[in-house]
Amino acid sequence: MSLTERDQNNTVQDHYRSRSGLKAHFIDRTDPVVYAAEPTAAPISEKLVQQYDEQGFIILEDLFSAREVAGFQQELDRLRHDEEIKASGETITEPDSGDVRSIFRIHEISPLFKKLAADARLAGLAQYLLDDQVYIHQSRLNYKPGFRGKEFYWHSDFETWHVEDGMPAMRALSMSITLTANDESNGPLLLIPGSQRKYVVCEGHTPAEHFRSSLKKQEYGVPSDECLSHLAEQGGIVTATGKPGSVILFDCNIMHGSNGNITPFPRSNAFFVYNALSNRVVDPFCDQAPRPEYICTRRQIKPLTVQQSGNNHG
Ligand code: 6CS
Ligand code: FE
Repeated sequence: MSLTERDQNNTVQDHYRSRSGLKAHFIDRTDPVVYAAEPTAAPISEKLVQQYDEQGFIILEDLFSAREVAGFQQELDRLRHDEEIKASGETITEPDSGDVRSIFRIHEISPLFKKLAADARLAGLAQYLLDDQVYIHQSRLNYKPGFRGKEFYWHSDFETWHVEDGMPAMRALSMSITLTANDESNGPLLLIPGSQRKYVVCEGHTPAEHFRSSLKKQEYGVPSDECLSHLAEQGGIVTATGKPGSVILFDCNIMHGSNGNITPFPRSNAFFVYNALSNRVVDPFCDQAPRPEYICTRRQIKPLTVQQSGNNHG
C-alpha cells in the first residue's frame, strides 16, 4: 500500500491544482483507474473490470434482491421524515420547493446503510479496484424528488474532493445504488465515458463555506463550456438507467451530472464513496477551512471490515 507521496517538508504535492486563478484547461491523469494487480482475483468479470478501466463506470444490474430493496426504500422514507435529521443542519433541501435533496453520513446514522456500506458486493469490489483497504469518504441519499427535483450540474467529484477536502490522488470511487427506478425521464445520472482520464482544471477561487451553496447548486468546480464540449465530443454522453437494486459504479474523476426531475417519479439513490486508506485526505488544496465531517470523513477515518452479504434473495 503506497502511502501518498510527500516532499522533503513532509507535505503532499498538489498534482491537480484547480480553482487557483488559472484559465480552464486539461491535465492528463497520472493515476491508474484500476489499481488491482490480479485480473483473475476480481469479484466481477474481467470484461467488466476492463470496461470500468476504459469507460470510467459500469452498471451492475439486480445486485440486490427485491426484499433488500424494499428494506432500503423503507429506510429512505424513514430518514426523510426523521425530524431530528431534518433539524440537524446536515440535511440539504431543494433550492425552491424545500423538499429534501440530500441526507449525508447515512453510513453512520442508519444501521441498515452502515451494513450496506460494508457489504462485500460493494466494499469488497471497491477494495479490489483500489487495491487497498477502504473507508467511506462520504455517503449520502440523493432523493431527486418528483415534480421539482433540481439538476446536479456537470462536475468531477475528485476536483471537489481534491480542492475542498484535500484528497491527494484519484484512488476513490462512488457506488450509486438505485433505490427507485432510474429511467430516461426522471433525471438519471449522465456520464461522459473516458473523461476520467482528463483532469479538468476549473477557474475561479473556492468561496468560504462553499458547501452551503454547492450542494444545492454547484457554481465553482464546474468545467468551462469549452472543456465540457471537448469531453462530450470525444466520449459522448451516456444515461445510466437501472431498476431499483442496481449499482452504478463510477470513478472519482469521471465527468458527470444529472438533469432535473419534472416527472412525478422520484429518482432516489444511495451513494457510498470509497477512498483508499493510503489516499486519506490531508489539508484542503485551497485556502479555505476543511469541510464538515458529515460531508468529508477526516477525524473518523476507519478502514471498513467487509461483511459477506447474507443477501436474502426473495
Ligand atoms: O461536493 C460534494 O462532495 C458532492 N457534490 C456533488 C455534486 N457530487 C459529489 C458529492 O456528493
Ligand atoms: Fe457528483
